[in-house]
Amino acid sequence: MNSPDGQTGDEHSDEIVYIGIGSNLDDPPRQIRRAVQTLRQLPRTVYLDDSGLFLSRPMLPSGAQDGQPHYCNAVARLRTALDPFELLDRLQRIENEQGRVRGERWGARCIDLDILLFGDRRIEHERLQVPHPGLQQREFVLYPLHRLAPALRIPGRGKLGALLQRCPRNGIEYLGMIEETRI
Ligand code: A4P
Ligand code: MG
Repeated sequence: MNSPDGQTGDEHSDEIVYIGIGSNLDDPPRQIRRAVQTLRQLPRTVYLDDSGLFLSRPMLPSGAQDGQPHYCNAVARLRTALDPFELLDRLQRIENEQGRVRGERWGARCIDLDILLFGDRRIEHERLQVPHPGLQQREFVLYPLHRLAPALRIPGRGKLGALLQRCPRNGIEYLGMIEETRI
């Protein structure tokens, strides 16, 4: 595999990963375009494709007051020779560079990058849980993922199509391609 930085990866260690991208502050489509541009430049990684942009209602902690803006969400598919913790470090660096301020849990944010799936691995570590916890209840993860990879199986949780059928749409809307969509 040739990556954008010119290095040749070890094909046997390459994994397909799915990254959940979310934003509900400071021009979300622009934040997501910027994050995608940076993901395209990750070392030892090829950006394969993405779901396009979706508009979703904010999921809030139970009991929290409504009032957050709607989110833009997308899922990107990459092939990488980075290990999961190297990838997590890179994603957190992108969040920091885009000015993410970590406040309350599930608070509004200009960019959030989550590792949804890393090949068929299951990881239970204090810094990293894969598949991403709660994925099966989140329409803003399942609907974009299904657009990208309808036949996917989620390790430990079954077929994506079956999970999607049990997850109400909650008003989620497809907006268009990431590069072309303004709101
Ligand atoms: N971490 C553990 N596993 C992972 C993983 N698979 N990928 C750890 C990325 N990070 C992972 O994350 C907190 C810690 O989770 C990190 O330090 C990392 O080591 P964070 O991004 O700093 O905090 P957070 O995002 O506020 O917390 P959390 O629990 O990850 O929230 P979520 O699950 O990301 O949900 N509503 C809509 N409509 N759309 C959204 O995208 N997002 C959230 C945040 C809430 N409501 C939303 C949306
Ligand atoms: Mg997060």
